Amino acid sequence: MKQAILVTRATFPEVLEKLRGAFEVTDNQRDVLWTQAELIARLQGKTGAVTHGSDKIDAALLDACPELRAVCNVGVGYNNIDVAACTARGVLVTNTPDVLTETTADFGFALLMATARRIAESDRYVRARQWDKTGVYDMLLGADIHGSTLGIFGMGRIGQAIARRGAHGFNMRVIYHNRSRLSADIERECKAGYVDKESLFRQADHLIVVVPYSPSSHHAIGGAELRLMKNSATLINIARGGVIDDGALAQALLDGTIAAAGLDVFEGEPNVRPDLLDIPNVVLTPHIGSASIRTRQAMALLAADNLAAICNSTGKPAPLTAVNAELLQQTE
Ligand code: 8YV
Repeated sequence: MKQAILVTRATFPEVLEKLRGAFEVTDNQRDVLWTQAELIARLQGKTGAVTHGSDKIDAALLDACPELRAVCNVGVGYNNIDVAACTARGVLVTNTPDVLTETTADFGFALLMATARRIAESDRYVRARQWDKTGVYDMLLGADIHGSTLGIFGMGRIGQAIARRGAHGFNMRVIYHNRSRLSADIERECKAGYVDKESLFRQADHLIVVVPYSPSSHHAIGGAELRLMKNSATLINIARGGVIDDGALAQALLDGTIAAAGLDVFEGEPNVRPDLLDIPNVVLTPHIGSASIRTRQAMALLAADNLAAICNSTGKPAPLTAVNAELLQQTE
């Protein structure tokens, strides 16, 4: 008999078909945002789940779903999952690294350029039928990208891919801060120099945040850090809501502490602070960093393959990208 699994958000037909070949699938093709109680109700009796950043997988949910063996998250970040609670209950967790690196780096750059060159504001100006009424020659002036200093906060795979774009494509001086310094070889290849956190904030003309969310990165950027930045600086968040204190950021945009921000992720998303919605010099996107067709397909397929490798394995489970790989060693 096929095992029962849950796919929590809408997915590609070919991924669903593949899953249906191997499992009894409950899906959510209408992409309804379930409450926590609805998620738990649908997960009960399932041995596996393809989850997404919007699903909170915590100890209470795991206790209510004792059959669960695999949580296969579509996303490289997994701060929505209490991994320790999963490990304690023998539940394997997987994520989708690598397949989204270049697409997310492209997006980080797109958001940086849209923000620094005021593309969203310019679009609103044209749509408001203002162009033939007021001159724009000395309006909508932005900040240069080429030749400026690009700061990267969090230098994992995506941070490194952004550094390469900045250094090699736009002739930028690239500086970064990370928990640990990268090897000299990687620094050379990315043309990126390590600086302490304060210098990063002080020196960057454009600062991109790509650090994973954890309790230790909560509000890593608040009023104090924003005040270190140049008044002309651009701040981009493609990491997670909560790494930046959005309230402090809204204030910094209103009082001119920094020039502009581009935000793909928000504290409490999908709800966005109402004051941010009214500030012109902020570009807002709905968490679409990895959202190219090819990459989202690759992410969904990787999650499906991980699920099959855990739930359908006859011998030892062999997920491709396990987060709590220590569970695999325990069963050796
Ligand atoms: C996902 C992301 O789209 O990979 C991540 O960590 O934030 C995005 O690529 C998001 O997690 C939705 O599941």
